[in-house]
Amino acid sequence: MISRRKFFSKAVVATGAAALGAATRSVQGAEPARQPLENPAQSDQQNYPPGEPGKDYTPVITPNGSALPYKLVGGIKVFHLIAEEVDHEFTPGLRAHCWGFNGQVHGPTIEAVEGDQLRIYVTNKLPENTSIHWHGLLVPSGMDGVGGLNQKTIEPGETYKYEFKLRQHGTYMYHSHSDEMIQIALGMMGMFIIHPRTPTGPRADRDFVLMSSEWRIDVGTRRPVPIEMTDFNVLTFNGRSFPGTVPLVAKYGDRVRIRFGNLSPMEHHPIHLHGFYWKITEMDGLQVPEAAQQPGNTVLVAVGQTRTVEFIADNPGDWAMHCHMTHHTMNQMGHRAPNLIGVRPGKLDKKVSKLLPGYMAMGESGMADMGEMGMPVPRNSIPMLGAPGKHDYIDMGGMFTIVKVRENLTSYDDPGWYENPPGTLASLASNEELRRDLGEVPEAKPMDKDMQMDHMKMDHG
Ligand SMILES: [Cu+2]
Repeated sequence: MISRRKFFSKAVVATGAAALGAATRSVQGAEPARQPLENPAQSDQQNYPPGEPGKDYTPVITPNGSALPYKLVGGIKVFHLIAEEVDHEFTPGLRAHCWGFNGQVHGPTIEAVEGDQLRIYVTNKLPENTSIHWHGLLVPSGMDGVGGLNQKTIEPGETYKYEFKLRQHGTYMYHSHSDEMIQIALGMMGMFIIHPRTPTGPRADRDFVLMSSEWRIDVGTRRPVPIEMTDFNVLTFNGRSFPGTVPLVAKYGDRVRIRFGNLSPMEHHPIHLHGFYWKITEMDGLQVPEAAQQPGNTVLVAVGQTRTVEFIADNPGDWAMHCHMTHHTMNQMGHRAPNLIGVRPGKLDKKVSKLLPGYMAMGESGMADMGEMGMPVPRNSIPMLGAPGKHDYIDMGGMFTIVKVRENLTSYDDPGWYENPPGTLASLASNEELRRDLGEVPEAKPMDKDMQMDHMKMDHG
C-alpha cells in the first residue's frame, strides 16, 4: 500500500520543491507533509518494536470495563475476541441477556501503539454469523469486516483471523458488521485506542474511555428488544446506567482526557460536563490542530463518531457528566406514562384500588419522588431509579456519571462525596437575609394539588 507521505514525496520529486503549497494540495490524496490534520502514518514504511505499556504509552482507563489482554508472538500482538451471549448487569436491579465479547458488555478496550502489527482472532459463539469491523482504522479492504462485502461471515463455532499494521493513532471503535441492527442493539461493540508512536503535546494524567449506547428493555424482561427504533429506556456509558457507573476520579491539576464513542443504534448524545470547559482534541480519531480545537462544555457525539476532549482538573468537587437529553438520564418508565402534571386525582386512588389493590396515582406534581419512595417494582426493573447523594436523592439515571476532583489524593479510588468548604454550598435563606436583600420574605405557598386554578373556572360551555 502506498502511503500519502510516499505519494507526496514522489510528487515533490516530480514537480520540484517550488510547487509546495497550493499546487500540491490540488493533487488528489497528497497533502503537505506538515499539514496538521494528517495522521503521521509513516509507520507502514518502517518497522517498530511492539509498543510497551508504561514505556511507550500510559494505558487508558475504561470505567466499569477492562482492556483486552494480548500476547506477543514473534513481535506481533495477538488478541482474541470471543463473541458470545453475556448475562449483563446494567446497574444493581437490572440484568439482561446481551451479546458481547469475552464475558463483557461492551467488549474490552483494545489498546495498542501506532506501528504495531496486530493479529486479532475472533471466535463466534453466537447462534448466528458475525464479522467484526475496525471502525475508523486504515486497514486493507479484506480486513475491514463488512460481512459479505469484505469477507465470508464467521459461522457459529468458527474462529477467523484479522491481521493488520496500525498506520495511525487516535480513538476508534470496533463492532459487529453482520446482522448489524440486531447485533449492535444487543451490545456487540467496544473501543479501540491507538497511542502515537511519537507523542506530541502534553501527556494526559487521566485518560478515560466512555462508550455510549442505548437499549430497550421492557420492565420485568431479561432480553433487550433489538428491533426497537425510537423508544429506548436504558441508556449507558460503558454498558452501565447510573447509579451503576463508577466515578471518574482526578487529582487537582491533572490533565484529564476523555475519549467518547457512540454506537447507539439510533441516537446522538450531547455529553455535558459541569464545572469545566474542555477542548475537542480529536474527531473520529484525527487530531485537531491546537489552533482549531473548539472549546466548550457539551460535545455532540453522533452515532458512529468518536470525540476526544481534554481539560485541566482545576476545580475541586463532585461534577455531573451526562447526556443532556433528559430522557437519556432516566432509568426505564420515563416514557409512555400518562401526563398527570397538575391533575387533581381526588378520590381516584380509593376508587381504583377497589379494582387494583394498592393502586396509587403518581406524577401529579412531577416524578422526582418516584425513585426515592422505593416502591415495590416488578422484578428485574429499575423504574425511575436514581441514587442517594450526599445532600439528597439524585433523581437521575441512565447516561450519567460523576467526575470527582480532589486536592491531596493519595489514590484514584472513589474518594466519597465532596466536602464543601464553608460558604460554598447552596442553603436555605433565612428570613433575616431575605428582608435585608429583598426587602421582604416572599410569599412561598407551594402549589396545592387540589388548588382551583383560574383557567378551571372558565366557562368552556
Ligand atoms: Cu443521549
